[in-house]
Amino acid sequence: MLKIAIQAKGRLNEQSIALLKDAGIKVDDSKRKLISKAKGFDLQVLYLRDDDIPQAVAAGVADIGIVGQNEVAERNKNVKEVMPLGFGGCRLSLALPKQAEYQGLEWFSNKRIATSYPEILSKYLKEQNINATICRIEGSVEIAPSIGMADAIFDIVSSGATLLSNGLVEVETVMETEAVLIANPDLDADKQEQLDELEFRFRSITESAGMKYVLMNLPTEQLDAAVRILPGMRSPTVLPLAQEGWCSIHAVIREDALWTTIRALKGIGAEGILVISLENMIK
Ligand code: PRT
Ligand code: ZN
Repeated sequence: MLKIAIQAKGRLNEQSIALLKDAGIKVDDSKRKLISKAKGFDLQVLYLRDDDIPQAVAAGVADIGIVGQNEVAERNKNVKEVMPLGFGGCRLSLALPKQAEYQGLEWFSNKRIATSYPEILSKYLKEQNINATICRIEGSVEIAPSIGMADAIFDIVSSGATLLSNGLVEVETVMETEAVLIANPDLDADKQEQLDELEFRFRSITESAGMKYVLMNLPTEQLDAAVRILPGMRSPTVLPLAQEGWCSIHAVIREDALWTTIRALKGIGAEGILVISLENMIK
């Protein structure tokens, strides 16, 4: 039976469970569970701290896992990154007190930088030829400069609100990260087959994210104009309507282009436009 490690609680927990659910796999979401058996797939779920997931997968305690790329990079264990999962997006950045005069990376020479990601930071500083002291702390990194523990911080930034409320400014982005599916590199054939099936399902889910399915009626004479507006997966599906001179068009549109596309389609006479959420897109 394949074993997957997911975060027990925290930012990736709910979305990991939701992704499995969309893939037809029901997982216990009780926050007190350590281990459970999924329904709908031969899968055992281990609920761990995210810091421990790369190690658990490398050691074969779990076969696969869902964790941030930042943890994978920091722990530097022998695991394979199978695919990005499209959630948990953030970045690891260097930030300093807003009153500091920052002109470039040289600023960090001989400074103290507080972080929970010493491995990623020391690799970066080495590459950039900067000699600084890394102060490893586990939580509340953002308060380190104000209590005199460090001159700067290296931490996860998402909206930037935490930096702002602590009087810090982001000066360098070192790494963009999101949740990834990782795997032990030496899975046996049965487990590899199960992983391939999971990857297939996850890809069809992540690829449909941000896409909409659109149906509309259109005067047939405007078909060429509509095809130019609608890029679709290949080209839109066109069906004749009972009413002479009209047809129905179906297409997949990127959500970010939805409203400009609809405006353009209305401009060439489209009517009865329906927009439907896509659950899966199997290529
Ligand atoms: O208990 P456990 O060890 O499992 O969890 P944890 O507390 O170590 O991690 P958790 O749950 O906070 O985050 C899990 C993963 O989510 C991280 O490893 C990242 O890959 C991802 N992620 C995405 C984030 C954020 N966004 C995020 N905003 N992780 C942390 N933050 C924190 C950040 O540390 C900072 O304090 O949010 C704050 C910044 O947010 P903004 O929006 O104010 O910039
Ligand atoms: Zn953690």
